[in-house]
Amino acid sequence: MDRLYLELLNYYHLSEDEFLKMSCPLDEIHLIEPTSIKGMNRVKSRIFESIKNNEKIIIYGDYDCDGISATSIMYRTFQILNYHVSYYIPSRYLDGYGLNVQNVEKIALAGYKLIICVDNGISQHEAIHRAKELGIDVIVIDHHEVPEVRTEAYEIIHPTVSEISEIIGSGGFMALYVSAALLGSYDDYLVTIAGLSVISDMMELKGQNRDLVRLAVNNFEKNKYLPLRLLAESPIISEKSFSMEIAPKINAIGRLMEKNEANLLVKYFTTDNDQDVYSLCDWINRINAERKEITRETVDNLQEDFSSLPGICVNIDTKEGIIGLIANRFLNLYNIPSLVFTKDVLHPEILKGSIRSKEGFNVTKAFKSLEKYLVTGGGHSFAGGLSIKANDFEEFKKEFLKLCEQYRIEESKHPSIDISLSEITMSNYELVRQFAPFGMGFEEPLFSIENIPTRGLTFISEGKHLSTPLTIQSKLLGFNMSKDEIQSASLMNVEGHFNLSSFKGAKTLEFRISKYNLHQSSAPVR
Ligand SMILES: [Mn+2]
Repeated sequence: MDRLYLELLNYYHLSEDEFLKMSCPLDEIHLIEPTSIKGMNRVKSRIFESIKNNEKIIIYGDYDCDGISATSIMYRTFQILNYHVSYYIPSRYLDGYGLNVQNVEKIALAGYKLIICVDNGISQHEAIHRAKELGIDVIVIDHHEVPEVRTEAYEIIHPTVSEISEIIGSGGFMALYVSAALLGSYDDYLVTIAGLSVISDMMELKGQNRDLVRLAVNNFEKNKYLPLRLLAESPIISEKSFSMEIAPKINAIGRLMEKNEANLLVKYFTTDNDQDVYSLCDWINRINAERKEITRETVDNLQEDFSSLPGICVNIDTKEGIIGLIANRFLNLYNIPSLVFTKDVLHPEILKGSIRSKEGFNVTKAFKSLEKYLVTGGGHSFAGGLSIKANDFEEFKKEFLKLCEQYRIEESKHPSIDISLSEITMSNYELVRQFAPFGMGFEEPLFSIENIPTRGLTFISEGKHLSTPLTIQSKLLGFNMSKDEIQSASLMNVEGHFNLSSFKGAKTLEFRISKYNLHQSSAPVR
């Protein structure tokens, strides 16, 4: 038995049987029969009744990649059924997240009889109540936490409500189940879009989610799917095409655009006019470049020196849609809990904030301690969103920094698999890929290589980055690893990942170094 294969099973705590089951041939994957999901038959009947009675239907989505995917999946489904419906992606800046009373009233005036909420709705009680008063039924297709108070929605399609443990979901995946119930089968293109939604919303890759992503990657490899193909940068298609290349670009629109521009993204995913797809793609790329530029500039322009602080808490003049990205950039630069506030456009007396952290500083717990300042707040262990009164900022900042002092980020030691330079081979890369897709709850395996002699290493960009060919097909790669520093020691230990890159059709296997340390003797320094 291959050593690395056994190491990988061990790394993921899998028995061989479990591994064989989760990496079964694609044609043995079965997405759940959608009508077995609680509420689905009622949803199906209500929608077909609407079609029969020629009622006006509107799909109400969300501005992030999951919400856009979910809306596109539903809209495309009606296109296939040959029934015209409308859709609306709210503006982060003008409407805020989720169905609201004002928009329900506009929808009623326009004569709609059915609202289908996707990737929102489970907590929008007031709006759904208003819809009911106005004689409109609301179907909720959502995956956000179910509140204690039950909604007055006509029916809910939701992972928790379904009571099927295999269903983890995303907004897009829940919409896909409804689509399959209406169409009588799963549409390959819509499966692919749903896969994108699961990855972009960072949902756990287990149960049906893992199966879906495997199918999605395979469909994407085999089909042209112009809107996806144009946004992917590398010709090597994997789950990374979704997470690193496509999703950030789709998300950029909702983050930056203040009006209703995100609606064009649904058109992008559902139009049959290639010319429109090409020109929308140019626009998406342009806004995404702007998003990167603004994020970088905002961070670079801050004069404050954070290097001696236990945490970052700043109030800056920027767009609400990118404060999370800025906080993330701070976290990566300084490795301390980072909280970025900006003024709420609709309520200038309120500051909206976004926080990013790591092991050691728990966001949920921090929010509990800071409860008396929070106007709103929610999140997970290492990321969250909140709002406070602008007047409270200085006091809040003091308290927040105290917490950062008390709970420092710990450099958690991730398990890694020891290999040697000679094991960086295409066949080992393929072995690792058999465990893919990687993502939430099932991260890419981390490898370590010890005691690499620094003498033979080569560098590029005037000695700024390490790039050493190992064979014609493989190389060792380390960004911001300067020649002077590395060659000041005789040996180096590294941690990193395998990555396949493609340049002008030629494929190169890279070992990308994510962490390193230098030492003089062969005693392991770790
Ligand atoms: Mn979502």
